[in-house]
Amino acid sequence: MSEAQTSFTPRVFSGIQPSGGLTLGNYLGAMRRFVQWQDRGQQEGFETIFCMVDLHAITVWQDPDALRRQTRELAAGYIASGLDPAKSILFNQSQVPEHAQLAWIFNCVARMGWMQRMTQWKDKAGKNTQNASLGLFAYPALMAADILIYHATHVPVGEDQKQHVELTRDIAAKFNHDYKVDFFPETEPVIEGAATRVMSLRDGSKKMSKSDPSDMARINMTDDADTIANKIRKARTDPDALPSEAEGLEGRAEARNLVNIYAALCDSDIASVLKDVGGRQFSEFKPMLADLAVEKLSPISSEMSRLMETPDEIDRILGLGADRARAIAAPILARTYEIVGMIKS
Ligand code: AQP
Repeated sequence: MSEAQTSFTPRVFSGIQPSGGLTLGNYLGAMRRFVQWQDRGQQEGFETIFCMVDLHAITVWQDPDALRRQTRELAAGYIASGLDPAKSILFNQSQVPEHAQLAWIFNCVARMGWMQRMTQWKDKAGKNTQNASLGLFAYPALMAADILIYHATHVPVGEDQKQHVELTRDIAAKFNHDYKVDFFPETEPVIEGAATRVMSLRDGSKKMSKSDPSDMARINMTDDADTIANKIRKARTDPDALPSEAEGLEGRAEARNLVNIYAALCDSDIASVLKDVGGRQFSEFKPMLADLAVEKLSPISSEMSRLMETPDEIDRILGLGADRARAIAAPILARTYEIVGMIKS
């Protein structure tokens, strides 16, 4: 594990928003890596904490019934992908009020200018910033609270979340500086592996996203084999054959994306994949990719469906996870309040 601040015990935290169905991007960029961290945590003796960040999801409109279903589906996705509630702490954010309580403190530490610079804010608020929710603007302060309420030192995320984890470091540093303490760690974003940025199947310059209006732009973890094959068949590409070396993908964003997905799914890298498939046309490569995707994703989606048949069991697991999370979060919040000068009678 790389060193953040040596005085802090290593602890891993990350989360995913239940803001829609899980995508292949979430799986490759986040969830699959969470499982690797869980296994490493078991071997090396550090805690791993994974959250369904429902408070983040409502920074844009969510239908309440859909939010409940998506939160349970995300929990099912976590477990079906290999996260084990006996090994990692799994819970939904709103059940641990310390996240929102610490976020308020951080709203008072973070600066407006910092938030305005966030690319996710600019992308999601678009031109009509006056109509965006205040929550969307303050999103990174809540994310900092999610991480720092556990004194998490390492946060595995996809490329798009790097800026937010860096802001978390700034908030921790400013808090420590303003209150003359060494209380919050400066957390490391951990961005590694072949698929830290999976792109849309329709536009190689856009991230694959659950909220993309086009369902054809993404592979959902709940898509069946035919749907996956159809989406890959229709994925945008160019007319040229695949190159034999990575340099040949320059300026070919869509081609690069499909090779990247293939490499990530078979735990390889772009160069090795191109050694095997260089020279082939997409008409040949796409079915290979579809078969691989179905082989890897089908067992997860079947397990998700099975778990979704017992929503009470999912709720029970999340409740137990929330109790364990609160046991860590409550003393950290209490100490934060003390540092800030809140009186406790
Ligand atoms: N396309 C992606 N490639 C690699 N990693 C990705 N992640 C998301 N999309 C990709 C990673 O998944 C984790 C959870 O992300 P999130 O759901 O909390 O928020 P997001 O990054 O905003 O994901 P979406 O799918 O784009 O959600 P919406 O559409 O609701 O905004 C993060 O670690 C993220 O990096």
